[in-house]
Amino acid sequence: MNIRHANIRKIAAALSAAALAGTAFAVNPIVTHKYSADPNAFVWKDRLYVVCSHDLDGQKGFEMNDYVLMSTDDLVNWTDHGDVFTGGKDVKWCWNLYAPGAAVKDGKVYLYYPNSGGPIGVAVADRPEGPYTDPLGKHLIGREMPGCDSCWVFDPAAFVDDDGKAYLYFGGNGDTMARAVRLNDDMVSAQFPGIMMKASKDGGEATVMPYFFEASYMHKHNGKYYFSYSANFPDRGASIDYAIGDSPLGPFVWKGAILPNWAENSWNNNHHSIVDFRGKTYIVYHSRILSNRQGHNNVFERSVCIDELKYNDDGTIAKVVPTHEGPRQLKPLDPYKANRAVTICQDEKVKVKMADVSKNNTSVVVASDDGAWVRYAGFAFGAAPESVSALCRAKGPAVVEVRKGAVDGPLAATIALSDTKGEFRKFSAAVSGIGAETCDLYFVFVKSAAGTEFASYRFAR
Ligand code: FUB
Repeated sequence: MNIRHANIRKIAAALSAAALAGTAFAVNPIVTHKYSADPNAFVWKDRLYVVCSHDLDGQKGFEMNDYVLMSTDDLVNWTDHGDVFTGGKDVKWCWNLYAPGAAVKDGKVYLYYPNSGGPIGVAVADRPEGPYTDPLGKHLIGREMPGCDSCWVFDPAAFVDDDGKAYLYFGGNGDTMARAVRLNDDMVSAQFPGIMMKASKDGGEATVMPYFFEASYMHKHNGKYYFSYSANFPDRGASIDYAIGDSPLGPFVWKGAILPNWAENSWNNNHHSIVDFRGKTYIVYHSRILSNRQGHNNVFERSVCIDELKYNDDGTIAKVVPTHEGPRQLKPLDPYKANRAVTICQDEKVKVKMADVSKNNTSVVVASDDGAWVRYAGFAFGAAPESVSALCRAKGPAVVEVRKGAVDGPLAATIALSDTKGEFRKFSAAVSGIGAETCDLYFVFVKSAAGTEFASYRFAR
């Protein structure tokens, strides 16, 4: 890069950072081409990952049998890595996958999964995308194990403390039903008996976890331990409540709600996780926002959302107001590097599937019909781009338009695709009307779009 370009890039970066600082995107839910629920967030190599239950389109109950994985480094554009763990395939004894729990330890990812209301198993992988193996071939925690007699042995949440000691929290259906076990160093065996999680309330004795219903979670902040969970419906309307303690197993003091339930969640079940990422804390949770927006109003079609979480000076948590906007974008997209098509802010009429792209099995966008579009938010162009290229697999002549700012915004490029005979091929087009600015772009599949696959794109100047 020459000095002139370096200076232009510095100015552009400053301008785009300023532009982004004032920009609020409608980020929630974080994925709009599928339903997702029970998010468990973790950081891997400076990227935020969320592994989620995968609610099926139109499901009439909790029929899920795989987990979906999303990741981001800017909190606005999320990469859909596809289904990473499937019941009956990656694990033989478990088919109905309810809320997952994930932990990172010694360079491995551990995934804890319940078969519906129990029992709980564990899978291991070398990276978040998997492949995951089931080292035990059977469950890790079951109701028959000492101290694990919760009504529902499900909703596992793993927590690794700063001293390397790990814990698994789980349980459901009553204030005496929250449980925890110490995990051994191998993360795939546990120490028994499990213990009952309890918190005192209003200065009283700790005999139960007040209002506990499901969705256990543990995180640490400034040396204190925060046990959070979905509270019951009759007393608390399934708000996410929490208790603070001095050790991972208590004693705890109940503090009330972090995340009240809300209309966009149809006042239905609530599930969350809390994660630190690049200097701030976020709560990731599900709602019915997408199903409601689509007019389905199906409480079994949930969608994952994210908002910032802040602490009060005394260490208590300021109540989170769930938003449609979500957090601000942390950094702009670089249009001049190869960007994956599945790193998306919003979309319509598209799906994501796994495909063999240059001998790598990876997730790609698939247009379902004409009018399908994908929005990528917050590119910092720095200088006017001259061309754009897209790596696509097409079944015949098709057209992808690149539009600025809106799905019907100014046309910046028209990419003509032809039959790629089953392979992925690069197609290029000239770009006009984009200057040294920060803007969103929409890739719109306008003609003969059904089945067109889109792997990646990059701009050139
Ligand atoms: O997704 C199925 C169940 O719904 C979860 O296990 C609960 O936490 C609730 O979110």
